Amino acid sequence: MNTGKAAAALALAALIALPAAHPISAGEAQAAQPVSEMTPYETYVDPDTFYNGAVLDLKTDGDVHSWITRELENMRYCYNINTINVYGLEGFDEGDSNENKDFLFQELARLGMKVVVRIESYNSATFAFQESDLDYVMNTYQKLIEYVSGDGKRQQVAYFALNMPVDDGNVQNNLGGINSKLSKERQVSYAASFVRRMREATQSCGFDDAKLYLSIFYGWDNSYQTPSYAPAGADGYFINNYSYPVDANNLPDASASDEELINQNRLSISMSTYLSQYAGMPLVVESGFHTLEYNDGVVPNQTAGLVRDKEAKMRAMKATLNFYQSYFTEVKGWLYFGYNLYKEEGTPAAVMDWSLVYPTEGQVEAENGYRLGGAVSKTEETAGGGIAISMEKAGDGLAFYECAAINQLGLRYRAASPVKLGVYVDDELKQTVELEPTEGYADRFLSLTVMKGAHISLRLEEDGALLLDSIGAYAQLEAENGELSGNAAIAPEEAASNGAAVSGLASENDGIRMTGIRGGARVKVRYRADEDSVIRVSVEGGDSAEISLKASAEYADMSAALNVPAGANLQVTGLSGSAVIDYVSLSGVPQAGATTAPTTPPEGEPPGGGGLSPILVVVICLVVFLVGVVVVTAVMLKRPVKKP
Ligand SMILES: [Ca+2]
Ligand SMILES: [Ca+2]
Repeated sequence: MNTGKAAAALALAALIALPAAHPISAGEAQAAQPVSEMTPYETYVDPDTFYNGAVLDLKTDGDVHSWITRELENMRYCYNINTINVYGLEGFDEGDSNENKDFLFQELARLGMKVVVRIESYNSATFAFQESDLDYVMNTYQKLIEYVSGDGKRQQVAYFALNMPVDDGNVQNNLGGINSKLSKERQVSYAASFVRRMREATQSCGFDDAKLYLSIFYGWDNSYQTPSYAPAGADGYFINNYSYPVDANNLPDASASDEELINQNRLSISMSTYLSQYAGMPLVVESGFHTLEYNDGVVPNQTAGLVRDKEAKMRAMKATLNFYQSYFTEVKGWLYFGYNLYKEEGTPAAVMDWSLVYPTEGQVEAENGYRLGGAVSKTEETAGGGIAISMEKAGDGLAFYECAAINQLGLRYRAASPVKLGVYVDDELKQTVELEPTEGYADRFLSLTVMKGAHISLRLEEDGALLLDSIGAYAQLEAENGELSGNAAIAPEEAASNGAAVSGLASENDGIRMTGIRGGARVKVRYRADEDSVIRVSVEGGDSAEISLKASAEYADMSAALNVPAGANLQVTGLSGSAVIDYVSLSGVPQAGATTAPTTPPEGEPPGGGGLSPILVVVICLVVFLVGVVVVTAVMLKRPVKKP
């Protein structure tokens, strides 16, 4: 399976919706950022002692410099990553430009981080581990080798990763099978030539002590009789060694032992073979984890690195690092796959969450955000997680990356006097919110439309005193976030969105009020009801719609046409029955000044009815575009990489 081309394509997939980012100064990113739980690396170490590595999927659209600064600082300070592994560095700039690379190396140097330079591509159709195959490889990378070997650049190079493409079916065919006598002989002689020519190329550029690491691969089932490349005199090696679950249909949960979580026995097989060939030689491991949870419990046919859920993933990452560091002094680093990578793989295709960075979705503690300016964490007994973020000066704030598509933002905060908070999406000010003084922590909900993948930042617009406990990123207008009246009450419900719904809507006195919401031409209500019920949804000072809700034990959807101007207040009241309302969502574009006659849709409208919202249309277009990008990239790039 080819990850190299995917890396290039996915840089777009993951990040295309992330244009301009505000440059964060070194001072802003300084100390005391909390380390994410979703990292293998609990402590930061100097890259010369151990490569705390991860794949950074390069992004080439939008403000690349700001993106570089933001991601490297996030990797360095929130994930303890000291080394980045990048695919396609040779294509990071267009033509002869070095602008992006220059800035990348400048930032790596500023942060004391290193980069692995991959010598990866080869001509798959004809490649047969012959000396002549190296002409293509060396020609392809000559410019990059010259660039990274230059003074001021080579200081940030961890090592050159030299690809031995033994897992490529074409290559195997060209040699009469992977375990053929010819294959074994050629691998050894090619490795020697590869190392020799790379030494010549780097030394001629003044990089006298470049480290050259050869890839080692013993097959996904350890069935390859890969010969020792020791005669080539490489400085070290790197190996793909993924954890495969013992039973993909019965994955252990986070409480399982380390050994079971990472299928340690299996990892040990490759390691034993390595030690039999290269005892004492430096080794870097490449592997990653993705979750069944992310694919809603559907087992993908790509099971390398598959674990049950995020909890299990957090534990598996730490267990993996511990395994290698405890038992193998040879292991000098781990390149986790990958820091920001969501990758489509397998048949049928499923997107896999290799990433360490998860979307901002649902309730997120403020202390997990990225602090801006002089924002600091503060111990607060009454705050969620016992911590809130304190902001006092204009510009102090928090940023949340990789946002899910949302329509509502919640803020749980405390303030002694009014505070002006700017709400930014991709660094564009969307609204300035006046937060009222509160007694203790209070919730405020804003209508805010955010595209998937964008980043939100919240900053004080003026000096003040704000304690932010958590934010909520909601795809819908959750009923339980509204102002409740009469007998309306929040009911915790596992099956409901955001884990709660509102019950008690039996009469006109019982209501849910949602303020300042996004506009639309159609409302959809998600509900359940023990009996046939009727509710009214009305726009304050505008139209209203009576909606009949058929009895349904499961949560179901019902929608109705209703013109809702942007920023309107919406009131949901009971008329009869006993509906439990989970959330309301809006779609379509409101008509200025138009009047909508109250309507009720035909009975039996299927759940999820209501047509495509503009956001959904945009998302679909984006997906279609990205599929195109992936296909085009796959055709254009022939950069196979070992990966499951
Ligand atoms: Ca908190
Ligand atoms: Ca809800």
